[in-house]
Amino acid sequence: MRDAQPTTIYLSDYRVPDFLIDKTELSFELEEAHTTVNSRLYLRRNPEALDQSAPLELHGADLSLESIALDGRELAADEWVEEGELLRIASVPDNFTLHCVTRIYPQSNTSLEGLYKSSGMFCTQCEAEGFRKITYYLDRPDVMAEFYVDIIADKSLYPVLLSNGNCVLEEDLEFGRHRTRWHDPFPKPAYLFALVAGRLSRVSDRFRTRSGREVDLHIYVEDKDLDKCEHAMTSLKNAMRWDEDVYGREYDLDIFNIVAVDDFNMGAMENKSLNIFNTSCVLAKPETTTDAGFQRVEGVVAHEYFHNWSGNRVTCRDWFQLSLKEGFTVFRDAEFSADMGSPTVKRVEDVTLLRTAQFAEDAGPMAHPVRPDSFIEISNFYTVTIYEKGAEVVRMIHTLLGAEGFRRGSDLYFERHDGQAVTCEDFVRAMEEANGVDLQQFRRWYSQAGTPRLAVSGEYDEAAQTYTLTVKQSCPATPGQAEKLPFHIPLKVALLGEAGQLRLNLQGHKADPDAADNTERVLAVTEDTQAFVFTDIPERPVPSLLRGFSAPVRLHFDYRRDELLTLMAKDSDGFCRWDASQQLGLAEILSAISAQESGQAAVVAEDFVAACRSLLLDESLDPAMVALMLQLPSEAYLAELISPVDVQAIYRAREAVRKGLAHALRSELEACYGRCDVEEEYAANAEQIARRSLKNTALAYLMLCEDGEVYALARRQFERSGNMTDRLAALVAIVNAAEPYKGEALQRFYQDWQHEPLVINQWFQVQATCRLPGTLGRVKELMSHPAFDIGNPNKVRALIGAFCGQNAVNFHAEDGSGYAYLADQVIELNRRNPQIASRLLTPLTKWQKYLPAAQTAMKAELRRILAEPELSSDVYEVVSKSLQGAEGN
Ligand code: B3K
Ligand code: ZN
Repeated sequence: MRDAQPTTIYLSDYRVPDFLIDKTELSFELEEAHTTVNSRLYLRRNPEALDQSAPLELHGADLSLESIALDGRELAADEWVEEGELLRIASVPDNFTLHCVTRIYPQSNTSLEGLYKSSGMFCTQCEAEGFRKITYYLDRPDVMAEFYVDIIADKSLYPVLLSNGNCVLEEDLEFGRHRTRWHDPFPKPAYLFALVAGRLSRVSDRFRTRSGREVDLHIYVEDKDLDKCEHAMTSLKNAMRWDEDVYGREYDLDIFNIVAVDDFNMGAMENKSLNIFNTSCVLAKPETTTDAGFQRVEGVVAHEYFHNWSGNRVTCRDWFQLSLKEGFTVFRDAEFSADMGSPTVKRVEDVTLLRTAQFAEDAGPMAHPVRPDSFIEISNFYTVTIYEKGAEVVRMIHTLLGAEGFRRGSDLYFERHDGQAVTCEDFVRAMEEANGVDLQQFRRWYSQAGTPRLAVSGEYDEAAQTYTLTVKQSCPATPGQAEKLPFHIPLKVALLGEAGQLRLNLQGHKADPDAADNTERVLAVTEDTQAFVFTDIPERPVPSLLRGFSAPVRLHFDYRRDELLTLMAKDSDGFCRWDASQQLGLAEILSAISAQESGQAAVVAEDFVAACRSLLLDESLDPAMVALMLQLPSEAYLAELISPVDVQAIYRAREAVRKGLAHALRSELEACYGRCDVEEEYAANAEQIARRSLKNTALAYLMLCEDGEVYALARRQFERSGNMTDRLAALVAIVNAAEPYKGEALQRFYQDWQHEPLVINQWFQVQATCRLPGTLGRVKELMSHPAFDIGNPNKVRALIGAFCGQNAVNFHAEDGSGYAYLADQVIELNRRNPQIASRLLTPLTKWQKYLPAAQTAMKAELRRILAEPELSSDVYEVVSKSLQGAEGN
């Protein structure tokens, strides 16, 4: 294993590097048994280093060293020593070249980190610390070098040879081999290095930047996938234009390549000018890809492209600063997607992810600040906190400064730090200095973990015509942080009166200059308890709070039912409207749980049914919003709100409410389905996506009526749809119903799509997420299906990940079988692919939330994993941290 004795690394131990690398020359000889890497590093002592006589220490992992020479002289065996992941040379001059020849084995690299093979092609993944699996190096992001790369390989097997930057040489060699040479003029850290070699076809296009530079765009895929690149190409061009328009950022090289690979640990990677993508995040066509798939391609293509500035031109000083590039880039891609489609729908989707996965992480054993203080394995810190909460922190800065102020700040940040490796602090300082504001207290968002709670109450004084909002903030303890100081929370509010939003005069404050009509305002919540008094309020208002989800907090306000119904029907803020529907849905589910406990049948309240009915009948509403508002809070979100979590009771209650709604609204649902079921040529635009989303929400409800008529509807949709969104929605409906047709449907689907791995992954996922009993048995059978491959992360996620992470009612089966199954898979994957193993573990780590019997069973499985010999540092960190605080540990 890579790290037999995992050690903790602390941000407070950061030191500048002792050496710098000005130039890196690499030559790769790719062969079938192994690859030989020649590296020539032009090193010099860092004048800023504390110890000017420090030894040279290079990172290296799983390398076999063939030779090492300093300034042309081969080093004797006693002149260097290798200890763990470090190769140390005690005595070196101030300026020198180091020439290393290493042999590596990409063919047997199953970790998918470093250089490896995927479907016959060579590819790399170096972030965060994978470059050290390629050659000895200063594998840290604050060491930036200019790269020259030679790739030599058999020309018939690997006709395409790619690396970063510009291709400066192509030549044929003897014995059917060929060579390309690449030069990247922008100094970069090793984590942005990439190499690809394979038999690939490409789709090409051009983009003219606003200053007139012509950029060649290429998407490299297997020949069979050439018909699935158009959407990614359009998304790339849209992203390039958007970054010019919104941030004034232009692309900086003459070529931009995207390569699609099948075996990839995550979505994609922003290597300079050579982005490598998981096929699932680049390939799309209507027959094989759902609307969500199209949107994911658009978002990920944009995200990786945006990294060219937020990540590559300005990079991170160390990995504790990961959110500097990830949080900012997620914020950028979210704004882009909002501009390309429906802003409110995008916001609701992002908030949903944050309030389920991120809030859960923040409340669990792996909770960490947006800028962590320590880690054992950096791969474990590519988390929803770093990405999604990090993006919320950037969004709050945007809210506080306004669009123009934020742009001033980002301009200063990019100009001041171009070509540098910097910190979150540098980002905040640029925002402050460009705007003359003080964000001192705001910085706590970077250093304090945990989700703040806001308890808000409102009081109307009719005689004084004032309305007072009292806001109390608190933040629960998280590992290593018992006490928290108050955050600076931007709380966006409005007050709803009978005839619309009221004008806001906040006692002691001027009118908000950014608010066009002065009916919305951002309150600066900075103290433990604070009162905001609005004057000249002529009637008792309904407060609309946390508009647009202006801060990543849990907000509580004791709304009356009629107030929630008002917000749901009338609020001008889409997020608040939707959130009111969720609060009403939650109340229904809670009352269904109580009814079940006392042995009664759940009854859905008439006013809630009526509210849902008017949503279904109102054709003026955005169908996507109607679909979102009709969906009850998910089981995952309910598990964040109810404690302790009784998975089975929550599932039964939620189903009972859904069924109640389906029966009460059957005719409206049918009418709505009919209205949305239009025949048209597929387009992945907001309008069509909205319509399909409402249609399929209606279908899912109608299925709960459980009769031949609705089953026929699903069957017809399954058999007739030409697009994957509708076909898959029908399949999900059929598979989750007591429908005799399901075996046939699954078989037909498989037969139709067995040649398309990404579609077969969806087929695995539909079965893995089936709520009916017996699913675990089916999942186990599918693991022996010829289309399953435990070495492919997409398949692991589609089957094992989906069962354990998205099928609570089966994963948490009372006999503990789901937990044992997950532990078995983690143990199996621990050696093969530690990153995937560690990520799969997440559902087991949240044991504290569940009923005592479930806790005991989950902890037993965690202990079984911990007892395994040769645990990877990835799995070790997650298991050991999640058992901390458990009895017997
Ligand atoms: N930066 C990469 C993630 C790398 C993950 C390494 N374990 C993709 C992205 O966020 O754009
Ligand atoms: Zn990223």
